[in-house]
Amino acid sequence: MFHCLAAFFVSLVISSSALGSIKVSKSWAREMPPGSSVTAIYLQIANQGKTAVALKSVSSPIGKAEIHETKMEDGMMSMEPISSATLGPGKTLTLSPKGLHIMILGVSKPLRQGDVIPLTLSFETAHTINIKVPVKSY
Ligand SMILES: [Cu+2]
Repeated sequence: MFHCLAAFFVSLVISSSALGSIKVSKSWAREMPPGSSVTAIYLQIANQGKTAVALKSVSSPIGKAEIHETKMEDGMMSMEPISSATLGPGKTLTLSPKGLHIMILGVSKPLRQGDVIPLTLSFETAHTINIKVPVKSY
């Protein structure tokens, strides 16, 4: 928990951030409809290094953050949490609607366009990247 809070107060960069060989960009979060307590975050992670990296966990002070993958089964779309997402050298991982995404559960305050969400991405090898994700209405 202390680690989470400490990370939250370390320099935050608007919507994108680079740490060593990992670059996070194009982040956005979905505006929440009335009555909802859940939002999804989409972004791109580029691995510009020579070794694979793994996204191990995500966290945000606004709720419980999880990495989700979307599956089609018998024509029905469902999603479930996954424990990590691995990214080979030189590869870009795109989190997008209908694909891999970050879900934030138990959000108590409705998010509106113009809000920003602090998000921490934790990678294997103890890299941590903090970003601020803008909320959009589409
Ligand atoms: Cu989800």
